[in-house]
Amino acid sequence: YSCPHSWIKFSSSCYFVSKVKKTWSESRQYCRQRGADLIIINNREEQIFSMGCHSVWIGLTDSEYEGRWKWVDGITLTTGYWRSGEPNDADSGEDCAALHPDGWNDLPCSVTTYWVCEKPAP
Ligand code: 2F8
Ligand code: CA
Repeated sequence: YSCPHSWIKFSSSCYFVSKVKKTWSESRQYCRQRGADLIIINNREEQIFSMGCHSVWIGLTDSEYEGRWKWVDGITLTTGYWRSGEPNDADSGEDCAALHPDGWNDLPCSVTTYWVCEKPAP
């Protein structure tokens, strides 16, 4: 027994890559309903793994306090893989992070894009 059908096993986690687009909150809700959460990128391997994806929501937001980026598990961001010039809080309203093939970008949380869920492998 490994990861659920249509989830991918990598290292010690199971990952789900969406085929449709949702807002950051809706994406997170989708993950949580399945015992997972949006992906938390802890190391370079996980960053490289998820770079094959198009633009995807990751479990990172600064909606509590502008400029203080926190993972969905409550841990403050240490190592980030931001695209150069990001995060820029464009139009003073970009509090959710998305991963693009060339790095992370902050986007308005209300934008819809793809997402990646992560949960521990059984
Ligand atoms: O690359 C700079 C800038 O590009 C867009 O704004 C023009 C992005 N916004 C959206 O895609 C909604 C910004 O997040 C990005 O910083
Ligand atoms: Ca931005």
